[in-house]
Amino acid sequence: MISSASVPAIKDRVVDVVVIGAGFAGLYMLYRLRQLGLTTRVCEAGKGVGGTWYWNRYPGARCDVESMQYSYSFSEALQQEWQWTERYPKQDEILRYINHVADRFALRSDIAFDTKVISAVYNDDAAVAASADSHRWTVTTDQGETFKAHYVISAAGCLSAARMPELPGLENFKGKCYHTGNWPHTPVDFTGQRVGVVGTGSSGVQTIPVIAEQASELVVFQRTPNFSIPAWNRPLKDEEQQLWKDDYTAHREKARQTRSGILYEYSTRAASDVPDAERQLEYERRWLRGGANYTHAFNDIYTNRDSNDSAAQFVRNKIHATVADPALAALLAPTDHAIGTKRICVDTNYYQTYNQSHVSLVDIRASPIEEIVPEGIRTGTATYALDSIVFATGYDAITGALDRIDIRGKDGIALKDKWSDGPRTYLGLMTAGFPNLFFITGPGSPSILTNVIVSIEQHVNWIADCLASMQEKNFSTAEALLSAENEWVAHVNEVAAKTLFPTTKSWFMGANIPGKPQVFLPYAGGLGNYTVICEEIVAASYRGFTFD
Ligand code: N01
Repeated sequence: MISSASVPAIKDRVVDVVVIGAGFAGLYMLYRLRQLGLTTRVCEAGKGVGGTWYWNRYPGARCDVESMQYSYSFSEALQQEWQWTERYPKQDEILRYINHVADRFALRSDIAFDTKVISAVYNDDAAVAASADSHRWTVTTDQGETFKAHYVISAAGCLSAARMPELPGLENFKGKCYHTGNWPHTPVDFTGQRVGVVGTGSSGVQTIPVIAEQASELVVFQRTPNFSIPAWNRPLKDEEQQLWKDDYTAHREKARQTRSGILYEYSTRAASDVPDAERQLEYERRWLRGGANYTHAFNDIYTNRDSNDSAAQFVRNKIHATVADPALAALLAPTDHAIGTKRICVDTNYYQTYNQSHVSLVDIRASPIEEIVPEGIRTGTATYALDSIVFATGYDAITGALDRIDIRGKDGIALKDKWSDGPRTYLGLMTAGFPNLFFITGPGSPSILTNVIVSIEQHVNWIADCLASMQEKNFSTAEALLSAENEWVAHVNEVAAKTLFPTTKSWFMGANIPGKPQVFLPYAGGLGNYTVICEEIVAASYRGFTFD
């Protein structure tokens, strides 16, 4: 049952933990905290659970990790009982799943819905040193509630701060505007409308073919073309599902050891060692299999420019073979970045959509949008009359949700100020000067380069084990050491520099947000390696952390 009922707000409540967000991360964190006997309040901005999958209801929204892998592994009963229907899960199916989890484990009673955390302040000044508030966080919500918490755990998500571009005249548009990341809860019917879609990342690539089915005219405003691989989505057969379930534990364990937390076919061969004819066969085989598995065709695609270009050229050839108009195909074929260095898209009929006579593409790199006018969008060369505009313009990724909260650590230092030249963390889990503040899939962790649910489970388990160890040893504060943080940040940068990622202006680099420092935000060393590092640090008595 999908329910949005929230518990009554209680003022000035003392709790052990405040968790920010009730998506996949927040729910599993709550589950683990209850096992530790810690009182917890989860604050969730939405009216229901689900995070990304609660907000992203745009037509065509679907996960590009396969259903059998995009789910929790922590409960054998849960993973056995849930039945997926398609190879890639649709947004509403994932939302049903996460609601099922919330009900099955009776999680809702500790969640305050419709509640945004607006500030979290660590109390360490002399005035409160002797009081019960000492070394506690004061967390304030937009409902006027205040919590006194020992720990604050951010489960606020990497792609939750939706971003509208700053375009003059937006407020004057006479039609309707939508952002894919903040979609209305009642279905939008574009039948017979002239619709403009701005943005051709994963969200745009998914929604464009579906909106094209309804709209009388669809105009896509493209700044940068993206590489997209067909999903070949299909119904999931019961036998196929049962095969996974028969061996679920082993599959999950194997996935955790991979670089992306997904059971792709990771090649051990370098494209640079393989004759071109053989490479083409391998690319074709993977193209026909579908999905992001494509970029693992050879093990040097993310590190060797020539190898990358051979994989990219194969996709460009496919685009030219699919799109009838050669000039349009050329516009859709990316040439400005290495394949995979912007998050690869996975689509259903994306390139084919441009063969329809009512669909057109506007190259806003050549002729940028100058303003939104009451009747539509005006570029440097033309005005496009529209009834609706869909902004598929992405997110202030990884740090955006945290930036929107006033977080202050020791000596009143604001997290925003500490991170003004880019986020600095130890393992993506903590940042020095902010005791007892943990991040799930924080900057400097593998997070969005992986199957994020696998990364979430790894982080949540690490944090819960750390809190359990603190309980056992009677410690009340945990903090990352600045020296450990500096070493980790250097390591994150060093690993990224060995890849092609920093060669591209992407949201991985913070490049989509004007003024945002450009640093590689996630950890590119792979989830398997990262997990080993985290475990070694625990085995070495939490090297790089200090406890009190
Ligand atoms: O956002 P994006 P997204 N004027 O930032 C363009 C995950 N996800 O929501 O590249 C004009 O990728 C921008 O152009 P450019 C996934 O991790 C997963 O699509 O900056 N255009 C770009 O084309 C994904 O990577 C799934 O030049 C502007 C687009 O808008 C991440 O979310 C589905 C502009 C933004 O693309 C984000 O994807 C959906 C402006 N002012 C999302 N500003 C699945 O699992 C931006 N753009 C399948």
